[in-house]
Amino acid sequence: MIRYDQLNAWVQEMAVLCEPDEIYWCDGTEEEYQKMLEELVMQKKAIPLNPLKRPGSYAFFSDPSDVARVENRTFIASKDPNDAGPTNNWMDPDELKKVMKSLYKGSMKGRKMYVIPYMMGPFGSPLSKIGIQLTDSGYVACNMRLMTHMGRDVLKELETIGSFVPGLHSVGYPLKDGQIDVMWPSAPIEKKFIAHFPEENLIWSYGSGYGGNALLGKKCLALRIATVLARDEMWMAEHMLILKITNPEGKSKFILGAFPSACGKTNLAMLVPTIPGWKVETVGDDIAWLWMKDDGRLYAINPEAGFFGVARGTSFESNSNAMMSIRKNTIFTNVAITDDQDVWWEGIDGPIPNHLMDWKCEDWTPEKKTTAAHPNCRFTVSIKQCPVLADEWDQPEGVLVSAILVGGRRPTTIPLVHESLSWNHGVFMGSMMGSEITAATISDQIGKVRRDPFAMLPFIGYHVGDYLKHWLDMGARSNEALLPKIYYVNWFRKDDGGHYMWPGFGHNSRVLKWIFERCDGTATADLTSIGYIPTKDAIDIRGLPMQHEALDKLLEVDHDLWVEEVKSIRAYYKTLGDKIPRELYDELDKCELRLNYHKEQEQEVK
Ligand code: GTP
Ligand code: SPV
Ligand code: MN
Repeated sequence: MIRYDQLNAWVQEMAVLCEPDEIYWCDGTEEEYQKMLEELVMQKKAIPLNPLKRPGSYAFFSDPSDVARVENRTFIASKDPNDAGPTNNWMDPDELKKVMKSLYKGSMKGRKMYVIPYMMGPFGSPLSKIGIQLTDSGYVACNMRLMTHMGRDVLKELETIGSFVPGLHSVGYPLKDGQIDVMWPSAPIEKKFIAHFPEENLIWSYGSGYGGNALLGKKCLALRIATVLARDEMWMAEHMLILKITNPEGKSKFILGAFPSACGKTNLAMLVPTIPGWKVETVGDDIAWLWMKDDGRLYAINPEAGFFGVARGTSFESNSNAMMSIRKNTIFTNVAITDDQDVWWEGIDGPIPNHLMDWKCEDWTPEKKTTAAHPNCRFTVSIKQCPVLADEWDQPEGVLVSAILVGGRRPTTIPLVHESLSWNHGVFMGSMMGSEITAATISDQIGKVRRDPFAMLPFIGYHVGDYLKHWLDMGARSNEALLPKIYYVNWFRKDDGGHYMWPGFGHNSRVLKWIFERCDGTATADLTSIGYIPTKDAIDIRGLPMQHEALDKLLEVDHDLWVEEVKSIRAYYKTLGDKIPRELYDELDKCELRLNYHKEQEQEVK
């Protein structure tokens, strides 16, 4: 009973601080969800979409200053700055609490405080965690209903699990008596704080209503706080999709993939194979929690229960399963609206409409220079609407992991796929992964690699060096034969003309097939300086308008570029300080030796 007392005491204490007009405990029912949405429509914060085209669906438009995660306002407030490490913003926890308390003081005036009990992970799974989020945003409450297991059942489960992760969220826009609300209340950037107190398992978020800043179960709990718990309890919290792949004989495996934000996790998780007889089904599209069972093997669960996916670029051609998932009962944020009240974004199927309402709620015609939808426009939908949802998606015992993919956008150097030589070598591959900054973002940085270890750079709740050490420690608990192999994939290699050399999307199944068969020991590979590469003909390109020479180029290991790569990785490791594990320097040294040896051999031949 004490837990309920603790919960009530905390809710009361936060209510005294934030001074909401009303406290509302969410029960998680469908009726409640509909009521919350209706209220948002009445308040002119949402527009219902055409029930014939997009039944049960709503569109929201954010303030133009509140459109994505704010990494420079995200803090890891550990007592010792060295625990946050060189890749996180750090603030002293007492100091940060003082600053934030003064912001929270009366911040919910004129608003309702929703109390949201939610569960990350399937009911009954050893890793599942309960979170309680307090928020003054109805939009956030609705999104949490789609993204998590939320409601009364979770409070019951509290008796079994025994603890919860508290999360306080306010959009930071109190209303004075009689003040009319704005469509998307939020606070200016300098008042935004996404704060994590890892020693207390506590999350405080202020000033933003968007995505990972505000839906506290996702990046704050399931990644940043979870990474700290995972380190202490010997499990792993990762920014990974989970897919199930079945071969024509009906044999299935589960594969994980760590790619940075907007680098293709949702797409791969729902892929429609272009090779006959193969099937891919979805377990998760963004986050995986892994643990090792007594058999020495890794198992994974998806802590989430919905998708918060990038809408832009999503079409029946690129990701038909995502398009089918969002046919109904979906929340859209920052998309454009057609004249018949449906959604639209750049890259969706069909011709460009002559007239739209853009994400800023202004008239839009094709002559306009700006995009109609925001580049980070998103859909929120329950995972249950995914037409290729794997039966195992919420089984408490998790799924057995056969292979782990890592990858990002690399126009050069990194081949289409290469396989690790060992667990430690695989961890090395993950530690050095990154994405090339494209012309669309920061123009003076084009071509430069932003390293993003295991796609976790903005999501590790402690020191990156300790995080990489944890990966090595997890491997050391088992033996090589039982651990999944790690594969570095790169769908984004470009030719001299700047065109993608690999068709990607559904064709990525051809690479998955090779990986599947490697796990079974039936696919062939050549040993190179950087790892195992598919032998000629090992990747099935039947039916692709692609020559074998093009595939050779995609799989090429350019030794000169790799010598540069090794230098660049060494320089990167230096920036991370002295906690980078010695084992990773060993892998780097070995890779360099192999590259040099190969060069000498080549010169001898000449
Ligand atoms: P977050 O939700 O931000 O974590 O992103 P994500 O990793 O789930 O990325 P998502 O699948 O939404 O893809 C982002 C972008 O990458 C979209 O614009 C896709 O069209 C593009 N993309 C995905 N897969 C491929 C591919 O195989 N080839 C190419 N060229 N582009 C791809
Ligand atoms: C990401 O940025 O990796 C996302 C979107 O998945 S958000 O939930 O906003 O973090
Ligand atoms: Mn993500």
